[in-house]
Amino acid sequence: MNPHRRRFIGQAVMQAAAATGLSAFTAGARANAQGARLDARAATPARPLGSLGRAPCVVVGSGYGGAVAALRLAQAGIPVVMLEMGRLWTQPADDGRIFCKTLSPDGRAMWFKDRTEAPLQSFLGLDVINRKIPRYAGVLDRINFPGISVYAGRGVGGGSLVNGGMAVTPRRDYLARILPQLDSDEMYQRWFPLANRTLGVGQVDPVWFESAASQRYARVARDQAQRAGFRTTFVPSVYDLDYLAREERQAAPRSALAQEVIYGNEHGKLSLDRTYLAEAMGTGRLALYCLHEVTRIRQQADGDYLLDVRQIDAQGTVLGTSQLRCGSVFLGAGSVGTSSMLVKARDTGDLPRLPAAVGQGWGNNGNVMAARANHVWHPTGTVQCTMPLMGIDDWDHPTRPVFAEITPLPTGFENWVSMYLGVTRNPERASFRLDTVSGKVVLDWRREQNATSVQALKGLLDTINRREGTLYRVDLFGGGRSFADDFTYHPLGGCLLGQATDDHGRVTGHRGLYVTDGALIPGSVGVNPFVTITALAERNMAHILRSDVIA
Ligand code: FAE
Repeated sequence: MNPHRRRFIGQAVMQAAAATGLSAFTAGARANAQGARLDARAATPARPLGSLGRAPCVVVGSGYGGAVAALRLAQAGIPVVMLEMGRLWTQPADDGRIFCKTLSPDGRAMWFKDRTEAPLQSFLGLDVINRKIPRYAGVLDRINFPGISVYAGRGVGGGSLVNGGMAVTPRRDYLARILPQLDSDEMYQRWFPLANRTLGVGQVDPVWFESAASQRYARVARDQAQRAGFRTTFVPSVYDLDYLAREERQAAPRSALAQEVIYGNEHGKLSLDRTYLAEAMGTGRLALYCLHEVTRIRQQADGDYLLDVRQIDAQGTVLGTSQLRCGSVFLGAGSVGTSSMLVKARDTGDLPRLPAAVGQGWGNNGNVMAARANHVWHPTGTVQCTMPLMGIDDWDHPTRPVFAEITPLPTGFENWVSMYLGVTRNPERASFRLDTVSGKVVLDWRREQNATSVQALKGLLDTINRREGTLYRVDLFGGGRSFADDFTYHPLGGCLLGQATDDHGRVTGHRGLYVTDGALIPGSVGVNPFVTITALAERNMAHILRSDVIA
């Protein structure tokens, strides 16, 4: 069956499963057998996890790394059990919407919080951004460590549900520098093209960009960057750019043009549940258990792994705990999730032989955010596209390399703001460790470690401000700060390729245990990371499926 058909059937199964609140496993198998689109009635209950007995292979987490692993294993004929702690986000709630509206958030916005925790804290110094919300299994998490907060997606599709869709292939020279063990020719000729194709990455039409009202903010910031002598570049996207053009013409319901992004996009976004995971589901070999969180991982005397899994409902009530025995485990719980799970396993004695390198080498991809106030004769537009399509590429700067994505501030009224998320080359790294008092895994990153990133973005924006005669906005990030240096969207590392694992993600000394997500990447990739995470997972999975026995 061709991938489009498999994907179509997989999407239908996901919808059906969401409608009944059930796992899509049996429905997936049926879809394949019948070769027809399913409706909600066709989704039948999967067996509860506790009754599965032994599974040959489990994938933990359904973000980029997990989705690649699931698809390639399933295509190789291996039945896959996927455990995802978040919800399936394919079915509208009572208000007819899958996700909540950005400006009137409800529980769907955040993962068990009493109040939203958006990166912007205020506007004109007023506390008007964050709202009280009911605790619920919402789509965006903010994991608050003492020195930094890490944003992450929660649900089937992981970060793809909440991210800005910027699909950037890293520079060849920088990738070779951070991961020298990769074969560059193979990465750029085979794995990046495969990742881009399967993710559905699209290129911006420059003619459309010049005329679209929703791109005014990007054109304003681009022109200013160019006047200051900087190079700008279009950024590919996994948002459906034809759909975006229809939104612009008011010919389709608006999503990217209706302020939607960090709490989920109702339309337009090619999130993983519409690409990799839909295709995996279409094979009929994927058993997807959402709202199932892996809390512990151990190894049996015969080499099998034993996972403790907690099942909750969307309100957070624990419905049960079960144990699952399996031959192989692919960890795709994200940089923080995978690293925390393994550090805990090592330091509590569950997997005592895990290497010291587990938990090391974490970085924030040099993330830092800032905004400038434009003159009144440079309005940025009342409708702004939430999917950034333009970046300032100053990565060749000899002392302070920056790739600054031009981000929107879609308030719905004119605000004259130009905002930027800087990806900088910050050499600082941090480690995860088990706090024996709380039993939680903590990250020892200190706020001061982001000083290099602040200086790099400041160098770029100072130049633009000088050229334009403009100033920073100090009313957006709390405390009168002009730089938001206390959070990251791009957690990377913690189980580095070639250090905590071999050169293909096999955890050292543990046959059948693999890392397949952003934890493999050493803290920095120079651009937004999901294309790299996907391509690296593709490369590793191809090798593993050629060489290892998964049974
Ligand atoms: P990730 O996508 O985080 O998936 C991990 C999954 O595992 C999640 O679904 C978790 O719920 C699940 N999980 C965790 N622990 C457990 C457990 N114990 N049991 C079961 N399930 C578990 O991992 N990147 C770009 O390249 N371009 C962008 O434009 C961009 N914008 C972003 C905007 C926002 C607001 C955020 C938060 C991130 C953004 N990123 C962007 C980063 C990107 O989404 C991120 O690098 C990838 O999602 C990481 O992929 P992983 O596979 O590592």
